[in-house]
Amino acid sequence: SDLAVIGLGYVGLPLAHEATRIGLKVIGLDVNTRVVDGLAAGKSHVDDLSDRDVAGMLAAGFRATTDASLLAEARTIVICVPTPLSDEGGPDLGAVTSAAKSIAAHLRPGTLVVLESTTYPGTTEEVVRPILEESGLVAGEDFHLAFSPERIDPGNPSFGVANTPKVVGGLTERCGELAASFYGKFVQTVVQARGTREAEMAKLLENTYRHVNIALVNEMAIFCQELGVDLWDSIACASTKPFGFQAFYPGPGVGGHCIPIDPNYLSYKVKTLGYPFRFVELAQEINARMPAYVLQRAQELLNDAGLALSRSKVLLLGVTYKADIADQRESPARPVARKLADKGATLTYHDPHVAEWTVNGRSVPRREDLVEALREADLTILVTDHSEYQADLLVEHARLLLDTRGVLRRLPPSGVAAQRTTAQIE
Ligand code: SAJ
Repeated sequence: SDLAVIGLGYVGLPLAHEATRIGLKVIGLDVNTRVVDGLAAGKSHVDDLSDRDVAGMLAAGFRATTDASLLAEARTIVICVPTPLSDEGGPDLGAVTSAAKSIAAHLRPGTLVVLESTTYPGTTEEVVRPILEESGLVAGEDFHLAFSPERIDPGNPSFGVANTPKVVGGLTERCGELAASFYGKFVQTVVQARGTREAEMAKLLENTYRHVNIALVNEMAIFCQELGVDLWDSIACASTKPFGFQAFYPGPGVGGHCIPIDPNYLSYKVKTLGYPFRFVELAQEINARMPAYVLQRAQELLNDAGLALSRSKVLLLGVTYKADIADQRESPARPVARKLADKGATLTYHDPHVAEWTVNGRSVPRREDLVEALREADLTILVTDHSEYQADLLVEHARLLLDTRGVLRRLPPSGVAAQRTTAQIE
């Protein structure tokens, strides 16, 4: 086969799909038999791919398997396994090392191996390379080795594998060129980094940059409330600067399996070298403080209306980590709900993507009818701005609304927002 993809999740499967689409012979390897059987049955378990996409892959010869011996046939092998946060605060490289061991057992001369999993700089050369060389083959000579960060943005309708520029960094110049020409077959723009460490660092820089800048506006949101400044408006104004400013928006916290996680890999690594990484520590602290701020704003809103949180019905809108996807990892909704429940609020939730939801081990009643739920709640807190939660609908039916995502900010200034007791997390 032209390509073997190890790890068929939200990174590996779209990669396999794109390579298959342009005619490459692709094998998918995963340890999870449910994943493999589901794919064999033409079912997609990834938001960004439909069952039709998977059927198309199968028709074009894609095969999913748990049998690592098939790696022996692959000219290129790409590792797309998860690197969750370990207890020590760095990446848990268990899946990466076991994938590398599987490869080493079947590695043939001339094969290109690429690591895509997000990790600290040095992993490709200090961790993966030695395991692969247990095969007796020498990296950079008998086989080729590179790192190429994944840039999948789950649920993003405009950017996919083919049109998101791909950074590649080779162990040697030759490795880099081979990796660049491999990806160049199905990715429009390929960028060569100086080496594997630069490519590993590029990914962490991208996501730490996001993490820190979200924390910046989150911290500003808290004092803007006191200053009487509509921060959302200031962000819209600052966004008119055509160069050098990128808008980030305050929210109830930072979720997902990348932005709150990836910067830890960097601070973990540099800490072992004796360096603090204060930007990340500060960003983590500020972002983690946002659920408490949401609670404070909720209490203020209810008190202004003469209600006590402990005797109020609070509706949470949207419990996933970002709009219009089903993923709940690190979603701030749960810390927000925990704090409200601890204060005695009666919680219900609405989320078209989440069929059941538990907080502090107790199931939170799910509301089906949005308008009815809005009308019955003493306070509605919009935590995740799913497309269904249109501003005019919220303003018309919600009795009290705490909009933590600035959905109402998208109303024209003359919008109905002015007519109702609404409050933003500024
Ligand atoms: N968030 C804010 N304010 C913002 C932007 C995001 O509060 O201005 C929150 C979101 O609500 C969410 C979290 O931060 O809870 C992460 O948001 P995200 O848009 O970064 O979502 P991810 O983690 O799914 O995707 C990111 C990718 N996002 C974009 O580039 C838009 C990208 O950084 C990576 O491709 C991906 O993580 C990854 O795999 O690293």
